[in-house]
Amino acid sequence: MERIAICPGSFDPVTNGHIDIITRGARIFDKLYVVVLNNGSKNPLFTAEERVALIKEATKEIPKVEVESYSGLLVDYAKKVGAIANIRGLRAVSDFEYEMSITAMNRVLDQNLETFFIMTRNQYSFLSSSIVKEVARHGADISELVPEVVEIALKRKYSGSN
Ligand code: COD
Repeated sequence: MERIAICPGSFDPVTNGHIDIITRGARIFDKLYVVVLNNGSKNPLFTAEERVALIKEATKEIPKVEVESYSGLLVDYAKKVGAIANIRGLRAVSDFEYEMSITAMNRVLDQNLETFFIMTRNQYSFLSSSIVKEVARHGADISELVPEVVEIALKRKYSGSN
């Protein structure tokens, strides 16, 4: 039986921290679906289609990875693709409370989906999509923080040429 996992997020936009979690998650499972979902408390800069396209380009060399978006509940998407596991990344203690609450809610909604946490690499422990957008908006060099395709897309967004 294929062991399928999902790696859900807002990915607005995908960073090297996300790519690291996706790469490491894909090594453990037979297939990893990276899914762009809607986080009700965030107002995205990129459309879902743009985010999917950026992740697809940035993960094209990683085997076993599929990328798509979904507009419903995480647990329903997991059922749809036959996933047994939900992969999340953890940075600092500050992530923990939020992750605890969404994991608990997902468990209420689906008792069979197991959530796994992958600890960030040291060099990405401070990295978030919000920080990247903040510094990119002011023209800072973000080439070490995001895939090249994301760097280009952010430059376009903030120069107003898109
Ligand atoms: N290093 C390691 N991990 C990282 C890093 C980094 N530098 N940066 C981010 N991550 C991890 C995050 O901890 C997270 O696990 C994952 O990468 C994605 O991060 P984000 O910020 O892009 O995504 P979130 O946290 O906004 O995603 C939230 C969801 C969209 C998954 C959630 O809102 C959701 O499930 N929405 C669908 C509706 C639903 O089912 N709701 C019920 C559950 S509350």
